[in-house]
Amino acid sequence: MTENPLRIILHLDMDSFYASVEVREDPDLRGKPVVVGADPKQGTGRGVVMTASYEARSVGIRSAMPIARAYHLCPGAIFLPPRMQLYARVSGEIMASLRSFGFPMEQVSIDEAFLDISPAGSFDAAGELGEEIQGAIARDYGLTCSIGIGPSKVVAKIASDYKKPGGLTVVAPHVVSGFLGPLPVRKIPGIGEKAEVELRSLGIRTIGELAGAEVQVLLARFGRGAVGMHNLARGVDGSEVVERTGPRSVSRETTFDADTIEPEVLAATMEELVQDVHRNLTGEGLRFRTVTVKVRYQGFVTRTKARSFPHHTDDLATIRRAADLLLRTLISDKKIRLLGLRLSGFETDDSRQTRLTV
Ligand code: TTP
Ligand code: MG
Repeated sequence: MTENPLRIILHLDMDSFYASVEVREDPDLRGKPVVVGADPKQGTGRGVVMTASYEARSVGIRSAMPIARAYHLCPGAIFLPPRMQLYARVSGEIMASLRSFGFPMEQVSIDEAFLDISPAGSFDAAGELGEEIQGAIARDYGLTCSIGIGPSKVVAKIASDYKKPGGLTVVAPHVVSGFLGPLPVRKIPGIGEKAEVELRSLGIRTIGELAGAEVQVLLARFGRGAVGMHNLARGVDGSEVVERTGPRSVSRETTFDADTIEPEVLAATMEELVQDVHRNLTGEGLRFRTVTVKVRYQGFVTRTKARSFPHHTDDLATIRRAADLLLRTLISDKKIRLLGLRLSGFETDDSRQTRLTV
């Protein structure tokens, strides 16, 4: 098999997206620690941080951290409730602007996208294009983004995260292994905490060590996912930039005012989530295949359980049955802090969903 030597992929990710939009809307916030998420209620709030400005990150505040912890780290920070419609509108404008550059494009989330910029012809020209895109977004939308450019999607994605905020990292083919090698395995998309711990038990901490590991050893530990993981560690990722419209998943979650194990409270809350995601699903004209339930217990340990159906559907009763069944397997004697429900595996993007499973 011959590899196309001119494959050049660009990954763009907006910097502290929701917080940056808030700062743009209210210039008085510039330079200050800004946290978007749940109400901290003077340190007693129970939700989580959605994102934080880089000033807030400098004191340790991070996405998904309990909002009360963020408050204790920086009581003087500006805490704002999310304005999802505003962020969705700004995202739509930025994505349209990116599309206007004329390259095949794949939006992956509200604030990130891949572009196949192979026609740029060289990595030098690709770097200049990256600067041009950053300039256009700053000029037209008053926002900064980070860009990574590489010979594959995985390298581009890791590169965009390398120098945030405002970074531009170009990784030409001959420097891929030198670039990836020293980075921790967690930088590979799909490698989470569990896989990281497993890999550490094999003495593997860096991407370079993973790339150099025996596939047989990885296969014994990880099964089928091992080959994909090993390839990604070597920067090998043949997946194409696929034009995709619409979301990849629809989800809702609720943090309880007080941790609970009451079956009636859990059932009623799950029913609200079921109704909510179903409304969203049918509103978007989507049909799903996978239902995932998330439970966060007292103490913040979080578990998810998923079930996939052989056919796509948008049936409310199917969601309800699957959600109830999955929830039952997650209930123990531990009190529950948060319940979440997600639908995914929509008709148009099945191949991607399965590919991402490491
Ligand atoms: P990210 O791109 O992961 O984060 P970010 O843009 O805030 O910061 P950066 O890329 O500079 O590291 O996510 C994009 C948006 O998605 C983020 O602004 C808020 C939202 N989000 C959540 O609501 N919860 C989360 O746990 C994460 C990670 C993001
Ligand atoms: Mg971002």
